[in-house]
Amino acid sequence: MKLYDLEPSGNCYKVRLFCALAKIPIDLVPVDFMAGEHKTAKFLSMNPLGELPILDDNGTILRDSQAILVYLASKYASEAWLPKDPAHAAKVMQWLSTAANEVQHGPGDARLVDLFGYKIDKPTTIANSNAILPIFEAHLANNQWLEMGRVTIADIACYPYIGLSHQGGVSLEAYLNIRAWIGRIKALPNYIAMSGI
Ligand SMILES: N[C@@H](CCC(=O)N[C@@H](CS)C(=O)NCC(=O)O)C(=O)O
Repeated sequence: MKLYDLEPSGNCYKVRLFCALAKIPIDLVPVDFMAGEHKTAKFLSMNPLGELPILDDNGTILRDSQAILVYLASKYASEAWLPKDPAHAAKVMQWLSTAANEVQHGPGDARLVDLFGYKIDKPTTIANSNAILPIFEAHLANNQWLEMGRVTIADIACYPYIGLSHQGGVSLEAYLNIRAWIGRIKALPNYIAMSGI
């Protein structure tokens, strides 16, 4: 199973981290992002959005880190990571959507501006961060993990761009519960880091 990968990408890191934690063997295929390899015909045939990560599991080609987490958890990991019960599964999915939307467009995009020079309106990314981080903080005041009282793919999807907030000038200083949650994730068996986190 191949993961077309970019080391500094939090979206790629979600997948690398989950595979490490769930002990799913994966071959990392580094993509020359700076040269635009992800926009070549070969890559656009796998993901017309021209984005990474892309998973190739013996011909099953998937884009979007959240979708990839769902696939890997359902196919190769214990049900603990993604419950089958509809209400519990949907609770986890809520956070996957939050990862792709509010977290991406808050601390994720703030980092894209500061670290990689993306032309995204920085004040909007800060406002978005200031809107979503208190919601995590309040939720984590009463919960050790985002759902189920244990680590699930909800935590793995939301963690990278929150953990990398400082790289976009978003401080987690005031968010004690978020920082404690980050500490719990880092303490998981088989945890792997990425640069900056
Ligand atoms: N929703 C997608 C977003 C993927 C995404 O935006 N990937 C970035 C790297 S982190 C990318 O490839 N961007 C293309 C570009 O900037 O050219 C996911 O969660 O995987």
